[in-house]
Amino acid sequence: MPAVPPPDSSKPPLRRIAHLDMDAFFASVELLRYPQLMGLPMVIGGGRRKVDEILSRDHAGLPSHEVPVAAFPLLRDYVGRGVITTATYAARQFGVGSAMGMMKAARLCPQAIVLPVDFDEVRRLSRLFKSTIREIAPVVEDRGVDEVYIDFTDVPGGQREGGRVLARLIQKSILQATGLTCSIGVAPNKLIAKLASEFNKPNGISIVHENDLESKIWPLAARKVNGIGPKADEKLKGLGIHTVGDIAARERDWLIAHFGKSSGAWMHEISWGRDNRPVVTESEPVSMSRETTFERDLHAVRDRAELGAIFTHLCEKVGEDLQRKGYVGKTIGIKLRYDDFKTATRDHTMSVFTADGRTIRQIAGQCLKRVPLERPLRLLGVRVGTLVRADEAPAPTSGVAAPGKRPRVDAEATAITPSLF
Ligand code: TTP
Ligand code: MG
Ligand code: MG
Repeated sequence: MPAVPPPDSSKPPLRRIAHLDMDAFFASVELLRYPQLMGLPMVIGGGRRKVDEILSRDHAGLPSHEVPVAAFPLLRDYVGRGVITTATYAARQFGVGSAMGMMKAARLCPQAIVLPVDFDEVRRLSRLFKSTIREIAPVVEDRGVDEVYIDFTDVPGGQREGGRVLARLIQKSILQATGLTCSIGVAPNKLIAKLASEFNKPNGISIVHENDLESKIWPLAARKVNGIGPKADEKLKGLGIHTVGDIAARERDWLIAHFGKSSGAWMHEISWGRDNRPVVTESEPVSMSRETTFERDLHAVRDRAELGAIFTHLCEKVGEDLQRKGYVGKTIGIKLRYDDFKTATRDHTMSVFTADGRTIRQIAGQCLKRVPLERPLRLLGVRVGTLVRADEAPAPTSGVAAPGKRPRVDAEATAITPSLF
């Protein structure tokens, strides 16, 4: 028997929670395509200019990474309204940043290159960096297009140097898989981790321990806390409270008297760095579908009205499912099972996303024209795939359909042909 006693297993390991956020995400995605712009001020925003078209017209045949820097459009030449979605760190030195009007940005940094966002590429890289993390640390909570929480607590090596070793490994793996950098904060809980991931941006790691509260968290502006919005911040300021430490200096009851029972109590908790929320994993659905097996076999011609009604109902239900769960999709598919139990599927991918039952019905109807309908049918199903969260879908100007609204559909899909049922 070993002389050394076993480690104290009665104590649970300290919670180590990471928040990871990609650096200048939309802009960095463009730098992968145009690495010649690395280090230059560049912003993403404005209307959807066909930059690729302009560049390929003037520099036809050149691979994207060889297009000369002088060929790119500049903010100083930008006409039109719109806001900046993000800026490279080189552009941020001029005071340019997210949500700033293009005109103001052009005054601050006229020499910045301006590019539109490529949502397809953003989504591809978003999925790729998240799956890279999940291979290393499985407990990952999706918090939007460029950020996640990761529970390091039980991951091998997750406690070493307060989480720094694992954070470094994740940064390195993401860089290898995507060519992109990110910043990570590791702390006892989500609240502090979220604040910490900003401490050393870009490409930084910061480790915060429980006893760093006073030195690292209390000096921060109250507005930095996820959950304290502009309105609450204004009210706090009116009461002479500017920092997280100012909140902590007030009595819990005083906060409750001014902000109500739940908000006041919450503010007290967060100001003392307390937050027990777990990291919640949920896998993203790949598709949503509805199908039905008929009580008796139905024939496309003889039972046309009945089939048509069932088909419409299925499409509406899938649309409702998508809307309820907050997704939109652009691949619409159908599934048929014949009386001999053979199955046929067809699908069509649109250029826009939708969660609208009528649009789904329309595209599914087109798919139906591409399957044999001589034999009686036992089952009919409708599926919507290539899903993204509705709030991560491209803005309406680029053709997205908000849930419940009818989108502009591509010509192919809207071609009017007589429907089968
Ligand atoms: P952020 O993570 O807030 O910003 P960022 O990744 O560009 O920069 P940072 O290094 O500071 O994290 O947002 C992620 C992406 O979301 C951003 O690249 C563009 C988009 N976005 C908008 O579309 N509108 C906005 O108002 C903000 C803040 C971001
Ligand atoms: Mg980011
Ligand atoms: Mg972010």
